[in-house]
Amino acid sequence: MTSPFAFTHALCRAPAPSAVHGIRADGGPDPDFTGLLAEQAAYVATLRDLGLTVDVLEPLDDFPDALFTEDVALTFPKGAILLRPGAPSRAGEVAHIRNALAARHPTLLEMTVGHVEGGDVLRLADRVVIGLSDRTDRVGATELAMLLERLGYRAEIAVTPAGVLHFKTGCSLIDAGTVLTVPAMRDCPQFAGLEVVLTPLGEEGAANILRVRDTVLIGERWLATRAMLIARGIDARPLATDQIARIDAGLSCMSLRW
Ligand code: CIR
Repeated sequence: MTSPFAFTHALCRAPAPSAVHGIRADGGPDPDFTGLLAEQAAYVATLRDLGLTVDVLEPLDDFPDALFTEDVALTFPKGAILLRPGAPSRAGEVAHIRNALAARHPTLLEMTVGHVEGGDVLRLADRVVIGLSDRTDRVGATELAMLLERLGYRAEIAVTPAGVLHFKTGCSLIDAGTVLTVPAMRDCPQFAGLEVVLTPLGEEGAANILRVRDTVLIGERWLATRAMLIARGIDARPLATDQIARIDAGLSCMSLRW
């Protein structure tokens, strides 16, 4: 498998005004729409600055969470796979991204049973990990593993701890051999062979970093985690995530990358 970070393209979606009603587990306050727009715009600008071609799709007011394009598909250099989100309010997003993916990928596969959201899929250098969660079930994960095999990728099924929205809410790669994880996921068997780095105390929310080429994007309020990354020689770039965090999202959620 090629580097899991050597992206050249990303596909995002502009937030619709309804995004302030996006799903959140804790029933907390709505995000501020202007702030959401600003966070998404800075994110897109950063990906472009890192050299990616970024297309931004039209907002979808009927789907408050549709700006989180990561959850409805998987994208690889060899092709893309349409997923089946487990959140009922998000299922309809898939139809709205189909044409955009078909136009950009030589092969477009599609799940037909069960549920998987892309936030539960962690791409490693040599395999893909699919985490079971409240949004991703075993039926869906098993079918997805078969579809991934058709694209030439080996998949393993893992378990996301209760209370963690998506597998990647709790872990992300710092580099091809190193995973940043919340303490609750430190013993995940799929991390065998990787160096496991824990989020500092009180910074569990920092685990959803996003590595793009040689840079790691990190939420700007996670100062201890950023200092740790910098100490490891990583080019860590802070981005504001306060508004998207109100609807349970982090940095990987806002794009599909390949
Ligand atoms: C949701 O609950 O579906 C959205 N409010 C947040 C999605 C976050 N996506 C991700 O972690 N990949």
